[in-house]
Formats: sequence, C-alpha cells, structure tokens
Amino acid sequence: PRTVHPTALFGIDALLTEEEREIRATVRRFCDGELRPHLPEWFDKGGIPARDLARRLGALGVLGMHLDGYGCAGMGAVSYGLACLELEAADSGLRSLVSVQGSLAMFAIWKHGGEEQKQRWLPAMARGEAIGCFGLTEPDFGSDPAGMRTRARRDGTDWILSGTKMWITNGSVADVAVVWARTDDGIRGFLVPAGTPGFRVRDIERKLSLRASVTSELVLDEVRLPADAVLPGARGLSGPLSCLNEARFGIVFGAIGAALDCLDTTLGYVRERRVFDRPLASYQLTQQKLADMTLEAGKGLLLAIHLGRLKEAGTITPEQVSVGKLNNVREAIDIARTCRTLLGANGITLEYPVIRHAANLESVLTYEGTSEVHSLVIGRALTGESAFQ
Ligand code: TGC
Ligand code: FAD
Repeated sequence: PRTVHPTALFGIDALLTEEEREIRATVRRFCDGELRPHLPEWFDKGGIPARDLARRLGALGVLGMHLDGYGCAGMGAVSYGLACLELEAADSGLRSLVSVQGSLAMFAIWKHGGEEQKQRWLPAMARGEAIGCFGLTEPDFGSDPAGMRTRARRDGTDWILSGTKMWITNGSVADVAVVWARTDDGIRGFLVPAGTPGFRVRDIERKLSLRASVTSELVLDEVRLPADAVLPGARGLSGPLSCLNEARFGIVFGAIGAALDCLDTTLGYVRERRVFDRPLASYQLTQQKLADMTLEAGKGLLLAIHLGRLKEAGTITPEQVSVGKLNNVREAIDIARTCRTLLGANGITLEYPVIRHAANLESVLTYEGTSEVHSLVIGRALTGESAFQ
C-alpha cells in the first residue's frame, strides 16, 4: 500500500524555493555518503576526524553559509536551517561542529570583528581550513554567563587573560578561540590563537551524549595578547548573546532533523517487525504513537520555517528564537524516546540511530540555553517579570 512521508503530510515542500530544496538534497547526499556510514563508530569511540570533516564541510559550503562576503555563501536563513536539519538528522554532534564554526565563532568575528580580523580568519574558516570555538560557559557559570570570572586586564597596549572556560565544543581542535572575558569596560570578546603561551586545552572524556563531537576545557593562565586581539564591536553581554541567537536558530531546525531521522527509522522498523503474528505497524497503539510524533515533528518544522522567514525579513526577536528552541528540542527528545520504545530491545543498540539521537538531544536540551532558561525568557516576555534571580 502507498504510504506518505511525515513531511509530505504537512506539504512542507510547497513552502520551500527550488534553491532551498536543492540545498537540502545536497546536504542530505553528503550526510548519506560521508557521515552516516561512520557515525556508529565515531559515537562508539567518542571521536571524530574533526579537521578532515571541517575541510569537507567547507567544500560543501555550509560553514558560515548564512553570512555575506569573506568567502561565505550568503544564503537565506531557511537554507541554513535546512542544512542544520540534514546534518542533525545524521548526528547532533556534526550539526554542533557546523553551528559552533559558522554561527558562534565566525558570526562573532563577522558581526563584532575589525576588518583585519575578518580578512585573517573568515575565508579560512569558511573553507574549513581553520576551526573556531566559542568560549562563554565557565565551570561555575553556564546559564548565568553574566557572572563569569575570566578576566582581561591591560598591560600597556597588550591584554592579559586569565580564567577557565568549560564545555567548549571544538575546543581542542580549534585554531582560534573566541573567548569572552570581563574587563574594566564590561564583557568583551578576544581572539586567542591555539598555541598562545599560557593557553591550554583539555578534552572532556566519558560523555554519554554528543560523543561524535569534541568538547573541551580551555585554561587561560596569564595569556598575553596584542591590542588587536579584542573584537572592537562587542561590549557587554549582548555581544555573546547576539551570537547565541544565530546558533539557537540552527537548532530550531536541527532538532527536527534528529526527530525525523528517528521517525523514518521507526516507520521502516514497525512495517517489518512482527509481534503476536502481525506487523507492529498494524496495532492501534503503534499508529497513535506514529500519528502523535508526526504531528509534533511537522508542527515543529512549520514553526522553524516560519521563524526562518521572519529571520530573512529581519524581524525575528530573541524571544521568538526561544519559542522555537524550547518547543522543538523538547518535542524532538520526546519523539526519540517514543521511537526507542517501538524498536524494543533493538532500540538500545547503535545498529539504529535512535538511542544515539536520544542521548545527543540531552545535550541539545541543555546547551544554547537550557529548556528552563528559554521558559523563563518566554515567561518574562509574557509577564514583564524577570524570574532569573
Ligand atoms: P541581561 O543581563 O538583562 O542582558 C544583558 C544584555 O544582553 C542583551 N540580550 C540579548 N542580546 C541579544 N540576543 C539575546 N538573546 C539577548 N538576551 C539578552 C540584553 O538586552 C542586554 O543588553 P544591554 O545592551 O541592555 O546590556 O541578561 P538577560 O536577563 O537578558 O539574559 C539572561 C539569560 C539567562 C537569558 C542569558 O544570560 C542566557 O541566555 N543564558 C543562557 C546562556 C547560554 O545559552 N549559553 C550558551 C553557551 S554557547 C553553547 O552552549 C554552544 S553549544 C554548541 C552548539 O551550539 O552546538
Ligand atoms: P546550570 O546553569 O548550572 O544549570 C543547572 C540547572 O539549573 C539547569 O536545569 C538549569 O535550567 C537550571 N537553572 C539555571 N538557572 C535557573 C533559574 N534562574 N531558574 C530555574 N532554573 C535554573 N558553552 C559554550 O560557551 N561554548 C560551547 O561551545 C559549548 N558547548 C557545549 C557542548 C556540550 C556537549 C554541552 C553539554 C554544553 C556546552 N556548552 C557550551 C555549555 C552550555 O551552554 C551550558 O551547559 C548551559 O548553558 C547550561 O549551563 P550549566 O551546564 O552550567 O548548567
């Protein structure tokens, strides 16, 4: 019998331009050919060939693809979102690599950097020849980055940075770290090249989530930087928070990619698997789960595309990004867990991508603003009362 794909049920393609559909197909082909076959092993071993992958992702054109100039493709927000969706359908760790490179490190330089900083870093980062990371979180300050202890002080025209950044994606493979530090003039961003004396990195091991991604601690021990290491355009917490809006937007699409991959896998599985002498797909309980998951994935994708159009029109607000991040990650993790139930015991192995997505989405629920932080951002928008402190 004829079946319909969850996204076709929502008529999603009618909302996309031909160019957007082509970009989606190109990234999907790349993921199918170059990522998916290796993911169970990368996840199992807890490592990826990050430098090689960065070059291949650069050649694909997805690094900083929504930025203009400096070797970046200048694509629309929906195209960027669809690339994130396809990458995260492969693995949240690969989408993270691309998010941190394009939306955090490159965006920080693109938006807040001086002309020489842009010329030095952006073209090489777009090609994936240079990797960037973004150091905001500290061991004691994650949700509340305003409390950061990392400090930059002046010594003549030089800057001296001291402090520790924690949970930094791409940290040990980065050629340049964008590090946010407290100064006499408020929070400012600094470009710290790898290998600068006093700058050390240490990978965080034994993760049970986002294993196909590099996560590191950055230690800055009296790191001396020249005057031109500071990003001239960023002052105050709005500097790093403006970058987070970009990366969070990619996650709004990405999380739905992980959910759809779980759903696709499960739709195939329940048609094949027989229980009590009938296909698992034929039971009402199964169909109810599939229908509910399809509704949430489809609604999440509609929301993502709508937010993408608002972003392209230049009217999107941070609160609207919070709506998308909170909803889509929360629904995606729910879908991954429900799919896992339908796969039974098979669902707990790396033979299927479902438990890998479910485990990854635990990180996605926490990073780029926890679900609680986004609830409070929305609550503040609704009531005018800030419940953070
Ligand atoms: P508040 O102190 O009131 O405001 C500080 C200044 O920032 C402005 N602002 C924003 N600007 C741009 N975009 C946003 N989303 C902004 N949110 C706030 C604000 O207007 C103010 O500007 P100014 O000029 O008046 O000084 O701070 P707040 O109360 O607004 O924010 C509190 C809170 C909790 C929402 C914020 O601190 C927050 O978002 N915390 C979560 C931290 C977080 O998300 N960290 C993520 C680290 S990076 C990461 O996780 C990468 S994961 C890898 C991957 O992406 O794959
Ligand atoms: P905490 O802030 O300690 O929160 C603990 C709990 O308290 C959470 O449930 C939280 O929601 C809740 N909570 C906090 N404040 C409130 C409140 N006001 N009211 C009620 N509840 C509250 N950071 C970077 O800077 N760069 C990166 O590249 C990066 N990559 C990451 C990669 C991974 C795999 C992970 C897991 C994290 C990464 N992070 C990165 C860090 C991430 O952004 C933080 O983990 C996140 O912001 C939460 O901070 P925390 O872990 O310190 O939790």
